[in-house]
Amino acid sequence: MNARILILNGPNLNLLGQRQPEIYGAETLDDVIASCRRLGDELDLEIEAAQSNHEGELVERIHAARGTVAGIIINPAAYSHTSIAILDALNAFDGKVIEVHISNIHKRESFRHHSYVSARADGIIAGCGTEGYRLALRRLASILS
Ligand code: CA2
Repeated sequence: MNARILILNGPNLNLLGQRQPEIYGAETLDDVIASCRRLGDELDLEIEAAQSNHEGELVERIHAARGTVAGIIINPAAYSHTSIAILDALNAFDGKVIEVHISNIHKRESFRHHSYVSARADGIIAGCGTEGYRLALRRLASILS
């Protein structure tokens, strides 16, 4: 059976491709997920995707992944820099976790330089644009095989 992967996106990422293309690129979130599904077919990974603007919903989605999903690709967006709740939820998840940031958070304002989620992540991709999601999927395919 194909391993299942959850791609989880945090607040405002539903606006991807609609504003600030100079920072976040031209692909919409739907484009990103569709391309990950195509890549998932090649890599024998089954893709689930969710986006929420609410911290508690992201926590619930991570809880629901326990025991059902082999790996999570998460872009917690602004909650990266604030949310111990998301870190705690990921710490209760047994599978692999790759953290993705579309922009290079280390080249931006200092408040973006620290991510709570990084303490749990098995890998971190930042500054590779929306391609970072596909890179994360390839990394998961490699470490889950
Ligand atoms: O670089 C990333 O992926 C971020 O996680 C994106 C977050 C930001 O708070 C993090 O510091 C870095 C912001 C997501 C907002 O997404 C938008 C996309 C298009 C238009 C407006 C916002």
